[in-house]
Amino acid sequence: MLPHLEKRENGTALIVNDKPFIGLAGEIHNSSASDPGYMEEKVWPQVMALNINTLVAPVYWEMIEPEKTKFDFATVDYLITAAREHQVKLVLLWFGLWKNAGSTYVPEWLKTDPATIYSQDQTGRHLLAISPADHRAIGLDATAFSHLMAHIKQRDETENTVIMVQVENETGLLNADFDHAIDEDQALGQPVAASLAEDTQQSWRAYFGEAAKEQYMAYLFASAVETVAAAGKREYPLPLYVNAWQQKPLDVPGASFPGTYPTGGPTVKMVKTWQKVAPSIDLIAPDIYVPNFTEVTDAYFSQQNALLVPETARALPAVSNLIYAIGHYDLLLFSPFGAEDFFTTPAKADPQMLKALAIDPRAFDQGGQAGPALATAYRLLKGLIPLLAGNQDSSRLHAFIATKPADEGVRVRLGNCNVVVHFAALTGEQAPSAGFILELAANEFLVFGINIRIVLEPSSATARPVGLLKLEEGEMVAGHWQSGRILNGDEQTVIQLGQLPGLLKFKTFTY
Ligand code: N0T
Repeated sequence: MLPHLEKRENGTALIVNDKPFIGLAGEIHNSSASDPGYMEEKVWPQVMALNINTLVAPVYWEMIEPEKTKFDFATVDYLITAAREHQVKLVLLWFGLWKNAGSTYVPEWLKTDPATIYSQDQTGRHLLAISPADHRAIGLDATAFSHLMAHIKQRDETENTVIMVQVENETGLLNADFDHAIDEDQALGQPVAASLAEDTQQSWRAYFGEAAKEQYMAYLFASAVETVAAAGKREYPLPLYVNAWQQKPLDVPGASFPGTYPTGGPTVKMVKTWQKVAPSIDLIAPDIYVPNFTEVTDAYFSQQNALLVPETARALPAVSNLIYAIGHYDLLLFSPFGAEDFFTTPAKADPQMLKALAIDPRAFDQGGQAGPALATAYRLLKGLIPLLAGNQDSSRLHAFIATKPADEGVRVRLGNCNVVVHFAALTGEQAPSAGFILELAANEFLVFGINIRIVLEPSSATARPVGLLKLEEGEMVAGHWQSGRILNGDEQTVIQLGQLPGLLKFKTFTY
């Protein structure tokens, strides 16, 4: 069976080669996949050291269709072959009409075609972004994308190295809150699209009020993406998703209004519109560079019962966020951006980005520990996938994360006792405390986490004391626990996971 999504009661599973799968991934820099030599030398050794099971890599329209209707899939074929050699899966990103709210990856022949319609800001100045009302350009993108999907099918249908495809990249319009290539009064005065509101003759303005411009832009971008996605899906029906550049959280200083983030893109507020207008898109995914990670993931999960994080900052907090998200949601894929730089450049968030988001760099700048921490997390999580994938909603799994420095911990009720999880990150320079506990059998547990300390407590004031029957280091290999040190004596006084993610198994008893 092709990779596909399976709806569950409390989530969604991604089925790959007939088994639930979680993408422990990394996304490479934008230009890396244009050169196989560069990939061999600079990218693969670095990303494989992270213990990824999935690589997220772009496909560029300008490279696959350098001349109109003349296709060249060499870069795609290279990625598929190299991924197989490295025994990882691939998620491909279609850098087509829009990439970060711009049209930079559009082939020359279309960029320079006088018939191409560029978006305009309020003063009528052209933006380097093709208008989502340019139906001819959208049709050409759909044709190119359908060729790509047909090619992937021909190369990969029997192996399923490619498991998902992202359609465009961070769509929406920047530096304008409406595309003035379109007559605003005429557009917003017409009845709202039937796909968004049936049985109404109300205009966009009357129906959406203040939000009319953004809703209209979302409708245009989602319609365009639907045309492209549907054309690709007809050739090869892999799961398709879109990613979203987030609106800056309102409690950080500096304005956040449509156009300071790509307006019309699938942000939290526009998810419903995108779902209605773009049914060929299976998932809507947040790129999370903002500090309120769990707020964003909650907002996406609650609206679609599924979550993937295709981009996030290359910094220590990402590791804590991964651990929490994998224990709390049916997480399908997690993929920090700039994966080939985890070990080469100290993990710091991009200063430009922090400036644009008006975030204090100290909140992100976590030194160079992010590489080893992510690599350790991925190594240990790989073995846990058979236990976790598709089961993350289960009542046997308890996840926690410190979301503010003042968070001290949580208390979890487990079998015959209570467990007090102390959040033990000592300074803001360390990864925020996070973890999850998985109940394996009666009074037998796995704990996976970073910067936490666990204390057992009797289940009530009158209950018998509770102790550790056994505490082991180790890992899951092919579905079986492989024990390392047995911790007793001095090493057993606390259950503790430090600055690198760790996995422990413990058994409790009352005496
Ligand atoms: C991301 C990445 C890549 C002014 C940025 C993040 C990737 C794209 N965009 O390194 O370009 O292809 O999807 C946007 C983050 C918003 C912060 C404001 C920046």
